[in-house]
Amino acid sequence: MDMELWYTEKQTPDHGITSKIRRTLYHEQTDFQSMDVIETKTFGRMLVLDGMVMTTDEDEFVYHEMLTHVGMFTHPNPKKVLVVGGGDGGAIREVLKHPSVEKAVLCEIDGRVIDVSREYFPAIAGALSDERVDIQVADGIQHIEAHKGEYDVILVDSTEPVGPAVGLFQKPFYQGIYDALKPDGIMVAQTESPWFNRDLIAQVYQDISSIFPVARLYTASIPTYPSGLWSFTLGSKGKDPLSVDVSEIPELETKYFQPELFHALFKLPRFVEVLTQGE
Ligand code: AAT
Repeated sequence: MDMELWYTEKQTPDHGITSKIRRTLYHEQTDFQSMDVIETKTFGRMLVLDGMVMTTDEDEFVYHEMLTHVGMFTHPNPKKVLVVGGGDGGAIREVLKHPSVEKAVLCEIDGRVIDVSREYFPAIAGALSDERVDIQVADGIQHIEAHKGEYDVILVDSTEPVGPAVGLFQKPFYQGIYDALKPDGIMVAQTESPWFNRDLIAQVYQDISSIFPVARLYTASIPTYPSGLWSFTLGSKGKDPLSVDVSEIPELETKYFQPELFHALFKLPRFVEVLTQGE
């Protein structure tokens, strides 16, 4: 008999996503969260933390490329980069595609996410073995406090604002990032769904605009994340992404990002644009 197994995530109290699965490959309760690896028919392997999809084999490229390359190409010469969270290694893999990078620090609070990603998601986590990578198993908030003026680019690849990630969406953390960046530094944070997290996006945009001279919001399509439309918020101490000359963006091996998309990203759909205008 053909078994019908389905994974359902209740993304809001009233709406969810459901996907047919072949099997559960791994389950663990870590010190910080519950962690599952499941094999879906449509999106390949899926990493689930506390019942929420973090990444899948098939659509991870969108999130990791779009979290990384917009800020990295806005910075004139990113050498030292920090990823907060992101224990699967996908953002680090994209950071290392930039030849200027000398050091990429991963600060992930839950070491078990790193270990399990290495085992079950080698195409995502493989870059963690690169010699330019420095892995710190620690709270991103404390790491930021202890490293003032060190980084060219800081990427916040965090879980939803629950548990240890709550502080990663709050103003003191963004001020800490500002202080941890060099004078022309740039940050990009994943900032959830323009459908389901409107207040959060508006608040984070306001906080980042009040700290950084330049704030920009952009979106990308990520089918396994709530609503399928995702937002990213960029803060810059130096260059405005709108002033980047796209003809100077070198070709990288990417599947979603391309130089011609760069400026179009900041032309937001109106229902998203209002979130930058103090709704
Ligand atoms: N690369 C896509 C996967 C993630 S995972 C986000 C990671 O952030 C998790 O491994 C979690 O353990 C880590 N994390 C949470 N809080 C902290 C903290 N305070 N310091 C350091 N790391 C932390 C992101 C998914 C994006 C959204 C999914 N809808």
